[in-house]
Amino acid sequence: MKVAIIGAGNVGAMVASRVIDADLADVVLLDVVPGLAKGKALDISDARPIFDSSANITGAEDFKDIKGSNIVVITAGLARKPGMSRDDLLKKNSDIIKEISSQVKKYCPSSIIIVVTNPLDVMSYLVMKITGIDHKKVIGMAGVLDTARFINILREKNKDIDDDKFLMMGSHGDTMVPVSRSEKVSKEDFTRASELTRNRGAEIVRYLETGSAYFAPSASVFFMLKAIIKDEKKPLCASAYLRGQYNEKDIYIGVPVILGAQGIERIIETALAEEEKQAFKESARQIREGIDKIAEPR
Ligand code: TXD
Repeated sequence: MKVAIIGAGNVGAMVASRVIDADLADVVLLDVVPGLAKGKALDISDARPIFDSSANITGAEDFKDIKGSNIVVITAGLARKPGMSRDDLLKKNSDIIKEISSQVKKYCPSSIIIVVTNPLDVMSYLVMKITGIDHKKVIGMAGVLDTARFINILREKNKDIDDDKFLMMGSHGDTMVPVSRSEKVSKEDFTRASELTRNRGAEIVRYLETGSAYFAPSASVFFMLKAIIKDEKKPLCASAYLRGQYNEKDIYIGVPVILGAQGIERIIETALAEEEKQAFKESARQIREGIDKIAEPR
C-alpha cells in the first residue's frame, strides 16, 4: 500500500510521520520547495528502528514519483496571512489545487483522495471535478477533526459523555453544524462547546502566530487512512459529495459517512431537528458561494 502526501508542510509531514511510525503504509512525500520533502522524509525514516517499522518513505519534487499510489492526501496550499482576505486565499489555493488535481489525474487516476487544503469543502469539490475520479473516492477531511475538538471541549464539563452521540456536520468554517443526541449535556454546555469548537482553529493560530493547527488535523487524516487501508467501514464525519441527501445536491459538505476500502461506502442520513436543518442549509449556501467564485464548469 502506497500513500502519496502532497505538501510537506506541517500537516503533510506530520501525517507522513504518523503513517511511518505506525507501519501503516509506504509514503511518498512531495513538495514544490526543493529539498523540503527529501529532508523531512529522511528524518522521518530514521525513527523506523525506534518504532520497529518497515514502511518506506521517500521525498519527491516531481509528480511522476507519486505514480502507483493507492491513496493521495492533498495538504498543499497556503494558510491565510495578515491582510489576505478569504477570497484571496480561495483564489490562491484553488490555483494550487487545480494544478495538483491534473497531476493526480495523470499519475494516480484510480486512487482514493483525501483533501485537507482550505477552504476544505470547496477544494474537495474542485478536486473531484478536475480529476474526474468517482465522488465516493474523493473525501474531505474536516468532520473527524471538528467532531474531536467538539467532544474534547464538551469533556471539560461532562467527563462521561458518549462519543457516538455527537457530530460536527456542515462546512469546515463559521457555519459548522453541531449535533447532539445526548441527554447528558445541558443546552448551556452544548452552546459553549459549539462556539469554542467553531473558533478553535483561530484560537490556535493566535497562539502560534505563524502557522495553524497540525497535531489533531494529522491525527484525523491518519484515522481516515486507517479506515480505508484496513477496510474498517468506520462511521465518521467527512466532507462528501451529496446527490440529494439532506436535500442538497452537487456540493461537498460535512456529513456522517461509512469509510472503507472503496472510499465512502455510504452516506448516513441521520434525522435532523428543524433548527439543525436550517443551519445545514445555511452552511451549504455558504459553501456554494465559494464554489461559484472559483467558477469551474458545473
Ligand atoms: O481540517 C482541515 N481540513 C484543516 C485544513 C486542518 C489544518 C490545516 N488545514 C489546511 O491545510 C490549511 O489551511 C492549509 O490550506 C493546508 C496545509 O496546512 P499546513 O499547516 O500543512 O500548511 P503549511 O505548513 O504551509 O504547508 C503547506 C505546504 C508547503 O510546504 C508548501 O511548500 C506546499 O504546501 N505547497 C505545495 N506542495 C506541492 N505542490 C504545490 N503546488 C504546492 N504549493 C504549496
